[in-house]
Amino acid sequence: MHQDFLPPGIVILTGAGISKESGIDTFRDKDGLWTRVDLEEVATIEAWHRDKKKVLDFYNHTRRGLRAAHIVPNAAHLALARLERDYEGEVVVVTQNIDPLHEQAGSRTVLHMHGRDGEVRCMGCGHVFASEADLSPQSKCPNCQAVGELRPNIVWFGEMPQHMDEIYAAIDRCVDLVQIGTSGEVYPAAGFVLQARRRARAHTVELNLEPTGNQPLFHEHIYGPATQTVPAYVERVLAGRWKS
Ligand code: BV8
Repeated sequence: MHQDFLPPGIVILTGAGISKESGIDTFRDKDGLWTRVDLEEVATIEAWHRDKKKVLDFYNHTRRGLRAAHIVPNAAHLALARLERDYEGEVVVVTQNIDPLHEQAGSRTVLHMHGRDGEVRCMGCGHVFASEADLSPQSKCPNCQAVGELRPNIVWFGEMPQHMDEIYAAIDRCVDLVQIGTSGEVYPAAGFVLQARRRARAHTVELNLEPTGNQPLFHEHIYGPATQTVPAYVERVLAGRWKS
C-alpha cells in the first residue's frame, strides 16, 4: 500500500508504569526503586568510575531479580503488539524500560532508549553482547580482552540515550503520540510530547494511573491501570475512532 495512503503513524512512549502490573517496580512511585536506592550511587557514569563493584553488584542483583520472578507481559503490552499487527499505519514503541516485555508480547518495532537488561557493553571497544553472567571489575571483554571495562548496556544519567535519531524521525512524522506509564520527569523522553505537538502537530494522549507533571501538555488524558486503559485505547484506534 503506497505510503501516502497509509493511515497516519503512532508513536507510543512507555515507562515503568506499563510493566508495574507484570511485577516490576517503578522508579518514583511511593515504593519505587529510587525511593530505596540513591540513583547517584548506582545509575550515573560517575558512580561507575567511582565504585565499579558497587554499580555492577546493583545491576547483577537487579537482573537476577528480574529472572527469578515469573515476569510475563501483561494486557497492556499485548494490546500494543495487537495495535502494531492490526493497525495499517506505522506503530513505533519507544520505551524507557530495560525489560523485554514489549518484545515478548509480540511488538516488533521497539526502541529501548535507556538500553536493555541482559546486554553488556565494553567501554574499551564498544562491543555490545547478550549476557546473563554477573559482571565484576575483573570481567574481561570477549572482543578486546580488556579487563574492568564491561558494564550493563543501560543508559545512565548524564549519558546520551540510544536510538535518538530514529526516535526523533518517528516523532516528526507521527500524528499521535501516546505516553503510557511514565512520570515524564526524565529528559529527553519527557520532551517528546512538545516535539510531537510543535514538529508534527500530533494529537497527544497521556495514559497513566494519575495526572503527571506534564499533564497540561497533552490534548487527551486517560487515567487508570494500564492493563485496563491500553486495551480499551487500542480497541478504539482499531475501530477507527482513534481521534476523540
Ligand atoms: C541525557 C537507567 C543528554 C537506569 C535511567 C534536560 C534535557 C536533557 C537532559 C536533562 C534535562 N534535564 C535534566 C537532564 C538530565 C537527566 C534527567 O532528565 N534528569 C531528571 C531526573 C531531571 N537526563 C539524562 O541524564 C539522560 N541523558 O539527557 O543526556 C546528553 C546529551 C548529549 C550528550 C550526552 C548526554 C539520560 C536519562 C536516562 C537515565 N537512565 N534509567 C536503570 O534503569 O536502571 S532513567 C529512569 O527513569 C528509568 O530508566 C526510567 O525509565 C526513567 C523514567 O522513569 P519512568 O519510566 O517514568 O518511571 P517512574 O517510576 O518515574 O514513573 C512511573 C509512572 O507510571 C508514574 O507516573 C506512575 O503513576 C505510573 N504507573 C504506575 N503504575 C501504573 C502506572 N501507569 C499505568 N498503569 C499502572 N499500573
